[in-house]
Amino acid sequence: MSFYMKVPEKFRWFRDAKYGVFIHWGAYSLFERGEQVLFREHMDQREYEEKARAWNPAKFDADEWADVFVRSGFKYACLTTRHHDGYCLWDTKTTDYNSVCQAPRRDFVAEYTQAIRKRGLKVGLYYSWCDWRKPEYYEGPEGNPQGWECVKTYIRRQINELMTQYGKIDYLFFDGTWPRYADEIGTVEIVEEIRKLQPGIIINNRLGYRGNQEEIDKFGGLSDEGDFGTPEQNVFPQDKLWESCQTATWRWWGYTKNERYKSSAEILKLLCECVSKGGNMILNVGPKPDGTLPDEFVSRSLRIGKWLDTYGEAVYGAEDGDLTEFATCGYQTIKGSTMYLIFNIWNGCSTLRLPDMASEAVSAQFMGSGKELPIEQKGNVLWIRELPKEPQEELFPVIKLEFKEKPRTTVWGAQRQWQGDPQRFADWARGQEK
Ligand code: FHN
Repeated sequence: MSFYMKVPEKFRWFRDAKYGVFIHWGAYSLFERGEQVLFREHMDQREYEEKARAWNPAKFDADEWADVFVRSGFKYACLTTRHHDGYCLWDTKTTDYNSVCQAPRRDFVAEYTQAIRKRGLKVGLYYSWCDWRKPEYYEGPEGNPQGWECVKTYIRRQINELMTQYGKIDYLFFDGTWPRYADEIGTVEIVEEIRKLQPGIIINNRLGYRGNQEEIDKFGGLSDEGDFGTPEQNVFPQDKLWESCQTATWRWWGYTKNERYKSSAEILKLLCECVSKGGNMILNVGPKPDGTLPDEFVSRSLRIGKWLDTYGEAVYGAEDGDLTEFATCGYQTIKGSTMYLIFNIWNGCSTLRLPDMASEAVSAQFMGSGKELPIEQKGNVLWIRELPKEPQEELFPVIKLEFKEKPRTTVWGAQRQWQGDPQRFADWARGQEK
């Protein structure tokens, strides 16, 4: 049984949701040069702080955000409550550097959680362990024992506020542990406390356990910690729940003026790739300084939402379906005895040949139009015929294949190139396959 079916009941919503929205928003948006401008431009902390305290996003409307997210097909959302720059978007008693005490006089986390929950989306929060305004975080327990204890208390109090002041929180994305480790921060105890306060919450793997840097780079944290892996701007399948976090732009997570955006097709391809390999994708938006969503993001996410209205069945709740070499055309997902062929490329050929199909196909039809397509199967090869020269869908057409059982592949299909027993290549080269 794949890891898929071993997922604890309380996390099955996440497994089946497939598609979330990441929101990087804070005082840094004021500078319109990404979420890390304070550090990347080596700014003076006081100078930055003075501007941040005056930041007042008058046009922020959480209901407007939530409406766009629902129409875009997102099933959960995650808002940065405090990024590395230290500015807090909620009513915290740990510092006055927050959106209630400063110019906005608003609790943005409260407005966001209410609007998201009201529309039936799962509520997620992002929290950065590190805070660039806390030198003690970088001096650590050796460099500044007393100061380090104060930072630990600051972190624990802030997490407790987020877990107790805003109702049911479904998802928590920790970030920014470097250079500290879980044993220093007390991550295990903090996570235990979180799970007591929010029993159903799913927590990511950026918890600072001491592990090899290569694994941390690849999986966004240690693949054996937390409830889900977090490959960043990458797609790294793993034998546990995982979610690829992706910017909609070329680079930064926070709003960046004149940033280039990935196209709707590039974003949808990433989502289909993640689902075909057994994971989720969370797509990031950096709202503007005034609190509105960039038009470039809204147009793309609504276009993908429109595609999901028709073809979402091939994504939501679907399992990894990377069965047979459909790679030259697109991605495959599976649901019970159904396989979905999601075409990124429409080559215009009238027949599609699918090798290594060990299960017996029953029917094929275009999703959307429902048009039935003739099929023929000889042994492990399945042909789908009478395909039109032009694609039926501007983005990605989908063919729905029904089988007599949950579709399976052959050994050849399961072992990808550069894997498995080289002898099979030799037998194949001689035309003497068993
Ligand atoms: O440094 C952050 C970055 O600003 C952003 O928040 C991403 C999102 O996953 N996390 C860190 C970089 O890995």
